[in-house]
Amino acid sequence: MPLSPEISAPPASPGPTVAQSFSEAFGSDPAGVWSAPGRVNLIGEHTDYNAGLCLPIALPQRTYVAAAPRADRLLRLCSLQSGQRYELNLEDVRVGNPTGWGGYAAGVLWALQVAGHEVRGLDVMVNGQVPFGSGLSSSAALEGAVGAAASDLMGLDLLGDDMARAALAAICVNAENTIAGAPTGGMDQSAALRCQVGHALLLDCRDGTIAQIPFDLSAVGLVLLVMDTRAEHANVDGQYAQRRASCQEAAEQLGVASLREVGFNDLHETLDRLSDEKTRARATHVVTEIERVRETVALLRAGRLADVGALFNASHASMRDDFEISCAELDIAVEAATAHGALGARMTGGGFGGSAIALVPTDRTAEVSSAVRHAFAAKGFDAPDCFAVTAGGPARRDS
Ligand code: GAF
Repeated sequence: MPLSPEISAPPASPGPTVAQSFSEAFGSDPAGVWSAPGRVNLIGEHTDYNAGLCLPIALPQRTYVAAAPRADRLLRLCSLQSGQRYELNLEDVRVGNPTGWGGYAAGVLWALQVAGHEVRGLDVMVNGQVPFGSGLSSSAALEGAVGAAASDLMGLDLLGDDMARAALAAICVNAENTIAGAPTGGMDQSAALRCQVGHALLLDCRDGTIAQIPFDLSAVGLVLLVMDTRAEHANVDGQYAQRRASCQEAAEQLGVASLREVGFNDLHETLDRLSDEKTRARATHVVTEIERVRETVALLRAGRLADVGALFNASHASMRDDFEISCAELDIAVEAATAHGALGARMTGGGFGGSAIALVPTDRTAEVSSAVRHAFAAKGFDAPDCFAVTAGGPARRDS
C-alpha cells in the first residue's frame, strides 16, 4: 500500500538495537533476542472473562527483549523506552513488587515458578514498539517476549506447539493478574502467543480451544486501520474491574457459571430476571457481542470480509451504550472514520481510551485518516496516530 503522510509507517525491527543496548548496559552479549506482538481484537470485547469468544489478530508492532541467563537468582531489567532499570531477587517478586512495567516482566518469572518450572536469574533489555496505554496490549507483548526468552534459556519448551503456548499464556495471565494487579481475562496473552500470520485467532475462553481464521484484507482491497486516540487507557484503574464484577453479578443472579451460558435467543426472557437496568445492559453487551463474534467468523469464512463492517458498528454501539466503556475520543474516531468511507469501526481492547479500528477500502485510507485527524483537531484533542496493520505472528526467537 502506498504510504500517505496521514498514515504512520510500519515498524522497523529493533533487533540489533536491543542486543547492542544489552551489551552496553550489562557488559556482555545477550544469549539471544525474542519478541512478541501487540494485538488488536477484531471483535468480542470483554467476553474473555465471561468464558466467551473473541477474535484478535497479532500486530506487526512487537516488543523485543535481548536476554541472557544468570547463574544466580538476580533479575536485572532495563527498558530502552523508559530508561528505567530494576534489580531484584526472584524471591522478592510478589504482589505489587516491582511496580510499573517491571511487574509484568518479573511477574512472568514468578508465575513460571508457581507453575512448577525451575527458574533462575535473567538479564533483560526491553525495546517495545507497542505504545504504552494505547489499548494495543503492550503488557501482554512484554510478558510474551520475556516468557519466550525464559522458556528457551531455561529449557522449559513452552514455545513448541499450541498446547505449550497455551500453558505459557496462562502463566503470563497469572503474572498480570497477581503481580501487576490487572484483573484482565486471557485474550491478550493468547494473542501474543497463539496468533498466526495472516489469520485471526478465534479463541473460545470457556475451554481455551482455538481456530485460525484466514484474514487477508489486502486480497479484497481492504485495510484495517488502527486509530490510536492517545487518550490513555489502563486496566488497573478500577473501571475494568467494575465491569468484570457486574458481569459476575449478572451470572450469579441468573444462577449460571458465566454469561457464556446465556443463549442469544433467550436473551430477552433472561434479562427480565436481572435486578436492575445497569446489570441488564452489561449482560446485553456480553451476550450480543459473543453472537457478533460468531457472525463475524461466519462472514470471514464465507469470504464476505466487507460485510464485517456492520458488525464493527454494532459492537461499538454496544460498548458505548450498554457496556459504557467508550470515551469521547473513541466515539469521534469511529464517527469520523465511518462518515468518510470506512465500512465499519469500533473501539478495541479494554476501553476508556486507547485505540479504535476501522475497516477501510484501500483507496479511502488516506481520506479516513485525514478525517479522523481533523475531527480530533476540531475538538482540541491531541493528534491521533493512524496506521494500517496486517495479521502478524506470535512470540518467537528472533536471533
Ligand atoms: C483488555 C484485557 F486485558 C483483556 O483480557 C480483555 O478483557 C480486553 O481488555 C477487552 O476485551 O485488553
